[in-house]
Amino acid sequence: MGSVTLIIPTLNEGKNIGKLLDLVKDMQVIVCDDGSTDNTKEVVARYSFCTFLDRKDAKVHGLTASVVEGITKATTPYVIVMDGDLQHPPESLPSFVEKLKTADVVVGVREMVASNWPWYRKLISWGATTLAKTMLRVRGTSVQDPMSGFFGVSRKLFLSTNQNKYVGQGYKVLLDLLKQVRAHVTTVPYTFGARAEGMSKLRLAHWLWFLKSLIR
Ligand SMILES: Nc1nc2c(ncn2[C@@H]2O[C@H](COP(=O)(O)OP(=O)(O)O)[C@@H](O)[C@H]2O)c(=O)[nH]1
Ligand SMILES: [Mg+2]
Repeated sequence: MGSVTLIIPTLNEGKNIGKLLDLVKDMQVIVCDDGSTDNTKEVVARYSFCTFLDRKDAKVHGLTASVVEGITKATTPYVIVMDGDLQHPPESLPSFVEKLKTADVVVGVREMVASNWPWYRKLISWGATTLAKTMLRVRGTSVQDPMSGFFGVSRKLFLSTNQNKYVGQGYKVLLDLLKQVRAHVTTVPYTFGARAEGMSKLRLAHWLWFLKSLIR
């Protein structure tokens, strides 16, 4: 698995990140942290295979900006992006690695949803996914879940995209990538779990940044 770097954006995931890193095997990891005020940094320091990208003084804070910087700093041919709250199962990582050998982009698709999202979050997510899929279809790309935060990509393809098209404060890195390329996309089905500890950092503003992703 030496060809892949795992990119994990974090904001106060001290209670989750250790449990996640305990389950990661044979992979370099970059934790892209946006100035956590808990013990995320201290926990990550215990793992020798893991680099802590400290973005506390970054100009733009956000999940997308963090992931973009992490991928840029990686040195392997492939990267896999996953959340740090255990909603994305580490057991799926070998399937991503295998599929990256033959696809440009591998998208984790929520086959079963075991999350504890309230009904309005499910409704907004469904509406946003429908909008994003329609926008991509118009551009010639058909993807089951372009809103997924769990995906793998070849670094070469990622670096060929226009960095100005990524909405740094937003959450939708994959959408910002797919709107720019005609890629060979394949999928890995997985069960979307409940956040292990703590609260979602998603706010209303993130949906506005999502709309910006659609038009930028
Ligand atoms: N670096 C960085 N990570 C973030 C930010 N917001 C959320 N995250 C991380 O991104 C992942 C997904 O965020 P989360 O709040 O769980 O979103 P949700 O699963 O869509 O509710 C988690 O690992 C968070 O810690 C941010 O502004 N910067
Ligand atoms: Mg989450």
